[in-house]
Amino acid sequence: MTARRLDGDKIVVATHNKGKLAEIRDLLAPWRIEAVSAGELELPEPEETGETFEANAALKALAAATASGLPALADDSGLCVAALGGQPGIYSARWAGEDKDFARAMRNVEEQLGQSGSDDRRAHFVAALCLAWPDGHTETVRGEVHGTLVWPPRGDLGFGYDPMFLPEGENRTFGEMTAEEKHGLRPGETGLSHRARAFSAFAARCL
Ligand code: ITT
Repeated sequence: MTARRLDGDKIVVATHNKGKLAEIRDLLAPWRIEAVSAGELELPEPEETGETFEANAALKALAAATASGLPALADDSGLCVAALGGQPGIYSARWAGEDKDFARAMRNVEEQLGQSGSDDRRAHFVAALCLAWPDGHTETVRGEVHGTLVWPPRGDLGFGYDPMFLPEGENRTFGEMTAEEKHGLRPGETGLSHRARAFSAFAARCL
């Protein structure tokens, strides 16, 4: 089946996470698409009851598209740690608690790794992006970036778990990279991060 393309020039970015919003705005910028956020429109945050990144991305995108009457792009993402059976995965935001304390979430990952007795420090980030239209149609893509976890965390750029994630083939964590290095897309290139990779697939399909 052929994918549906975006025909207008305005979408809602269905996230309340400022770090993600900044990255998605950077990724959308070359496409000259006006992006209003769910936060700016004061849309309610739906409960993330899905069991996969894709299901949660679709649920958030559909809720925002229905409430706003505009196409809505949602991102559901997280860090999957090999030795922890893929945790925190879809629960990555919840590991930071109500107060969104990612220093604590990273410490928790490191402690669980210690308790696992494994010396396997491999992990990957996943991002599912879903564009939903008010009529209920959805297009969903996924991007991943693989790497290892470092301790202590390094760098204060990016957001979330970035300071403990060292992408394969790099010697700096995402927390030590500029936005351009983490997710920038140069013409003809696919960015490094899971979100940039998902966005490349999304652009090819829908833009
Ligand atoms: P929305 O649902 O409103 O978009 P959220 O923060 O709750 O915001 P998720 O449920 O998708 O979003 O949780 C994803 C979590 O995974 C996020 O809070 C980060 O902690 C982590 N994460 C995702 N992408 C990341 C990235 O690029 N760098 C670091 N951490 C990331």
